[in-house]
Amino acid sequence: MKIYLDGKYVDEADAKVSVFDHGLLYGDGVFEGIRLYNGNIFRLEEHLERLEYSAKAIMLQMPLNRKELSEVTCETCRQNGLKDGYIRLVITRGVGDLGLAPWLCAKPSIFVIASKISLYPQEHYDNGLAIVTVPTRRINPAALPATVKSLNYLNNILGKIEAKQFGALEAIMLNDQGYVAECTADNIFIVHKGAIITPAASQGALKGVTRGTIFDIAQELGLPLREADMTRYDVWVADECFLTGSGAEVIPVTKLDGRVIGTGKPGPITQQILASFRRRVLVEGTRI
Ligand code: PXG
Repeated sequence: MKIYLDGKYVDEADAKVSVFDHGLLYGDGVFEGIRLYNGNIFRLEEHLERLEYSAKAIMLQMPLNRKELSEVTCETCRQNGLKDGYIRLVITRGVGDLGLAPWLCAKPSIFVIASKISLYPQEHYDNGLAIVTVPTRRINPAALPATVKSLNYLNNILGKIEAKQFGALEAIMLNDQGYVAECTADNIFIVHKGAIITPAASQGALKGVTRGTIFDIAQELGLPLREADMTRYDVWVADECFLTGSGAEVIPVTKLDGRVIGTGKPGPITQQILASFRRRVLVEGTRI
């Protein structure tokens, strides 16, 4: 496997970063997780824009401009002969000393990995996923905005560990007011009386690229969609529930904390959305 690392395409074995890199020492950096479908990098521009905003939010100078980033991302896929897969684009603060001070890091480091991702098992797309609510709360956006896709994922990882301990593959994380924010690596949507509802970014949700695609699909299908405060009660009484993410794509949820959602089967609107999503991933984005 070839990895793009700071200007070169190197073998996986040579793709190494320093133990003094602040991405490792402090989680000081930003990243993107992007999907490649039949030679099409799905919504690459949207991912690169989010990456630029994440970098700006943490005052990290982007080492490459948009066009250069797009080119190295495509080239990493080409170098690996990849047509379908998962791309991880990472920018770290770079090598510094053992103090926090990011201004002592000489220059940011950038790498691109183009590989595979394992999705949730197919049976959950067919029958729905059973999720739980975990005790770990989402970090208050005033402390660290969820809109910043930073290398600090411990909050989500604690949620993921708790989900596993409760026997679930994904979990709802509430914000510190008790409202539903999102899941550990996915955004959440419910369908109620024909309307699609998702928590706003201000409630602690990442502005997911897949989430944004659902907004466009809802418009295409003529379905009302709104961002609103969401409680667990809203999920309990919803007709349908689904999660979205670059890894998960669109996956139905049929149980929360052992309670059955809707009919207990993937709902018709979820399936309609999934069908539109499947068409879009092949055409919306950048050909490698
Ligand atoms: N919320 C969080 C906290 C995420 O990490 C999403 C929502 C969905 O955003 P996108 O832009 O992907 O629709 C994410 C994305 C992984 C993996 O390695 C994680 C994500 C995406 C792809 C792979 O588990 N998280």
